[in-house]
Amino acid sequence: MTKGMKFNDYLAGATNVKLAKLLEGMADGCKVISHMVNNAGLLDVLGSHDTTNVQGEEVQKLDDLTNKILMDYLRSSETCAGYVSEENEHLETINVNGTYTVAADPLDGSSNIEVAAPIGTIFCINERISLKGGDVVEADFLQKGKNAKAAGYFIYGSSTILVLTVGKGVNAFTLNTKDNEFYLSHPHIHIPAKGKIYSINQGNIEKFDDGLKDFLAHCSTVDKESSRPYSLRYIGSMIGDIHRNLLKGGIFIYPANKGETKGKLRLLYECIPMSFVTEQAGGEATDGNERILDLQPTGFHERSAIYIGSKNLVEKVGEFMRGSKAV
Ligand code: P6P
Repeated sequence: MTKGMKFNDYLAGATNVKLAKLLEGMADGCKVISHMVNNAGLLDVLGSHDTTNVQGEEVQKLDDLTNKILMDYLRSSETCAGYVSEENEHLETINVNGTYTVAADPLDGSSNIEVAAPIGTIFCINERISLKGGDVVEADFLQKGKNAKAAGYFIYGSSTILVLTVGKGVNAFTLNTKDNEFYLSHPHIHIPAKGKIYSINQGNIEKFDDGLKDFLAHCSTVDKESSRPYSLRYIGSMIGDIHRNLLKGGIFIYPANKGETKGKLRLLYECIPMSFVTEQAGGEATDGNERILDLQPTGFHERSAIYIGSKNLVEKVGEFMRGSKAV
């Protein structure tokens, strides 16, 4: 694999033709989404529908549009059996003869659309358990992350980048706006083992466990030998915060807290795919106690706490959290 390689040539070399076809469909759909996001202010797609999704969150016009686009392109790939998304309360059968299921957040961070902050499409691909020829069932989606076949995200930022793992490391492909094709720009991504950036909504600190408060104090303590204080960076868009940390090192934390007892982010189509990518890049991801990829999902929209990023920081926050439990 050489830098500059076309994504379609990367797919052409894949041994799993059906998975390659699915990924091609996703990439084609996200090219359309990228164009829409980059021109949002001119296309009358900003703002909300005055409706709320299953999460009780206001549905942005673009949330709805991107969800529909993704489903259309997955349908045309003919290899997608079913689809679960943040925007759909229930599962959708896409093609009864399909092999794979897709769990997606069609547009993560959508509240940032108005301010042109990085947003993105997150996806996790599993092989269906139910028999081909029939509708998909819950069990086709409620699988542990360690069994996923592929995962990744499309980040719509200063450039549009597909970050992908099929379980053999992480590669990233940047969209060339001239020919509207993805090209390999970041082969074999490895997250720096020692991060110096922490990413959390510090405004909620009074709702956090004491151990987490102690970790945050540790991050902001002056100690030249260990390169502290670390830098606090928080975009308010998970995909933007995690992507930065993947390349530069760091930890992103959305904890369970007094106001959100299971955290805020969804296990199936946010935490698991981002954890699969991060682990494949040499990082770690837990819910504060367990490895995210070992968790058994019990519902499409269940939430989970997440501590994800460079090994040194995920392990350090775990020490502080266990320490507080020991008290
Ligand atoms: P808070 C965006 O709405 C999102 O789902 C994630 O992308 C982001 O990390 C998080 O919520 C931000 O939540 O509570 O800090 O505004």
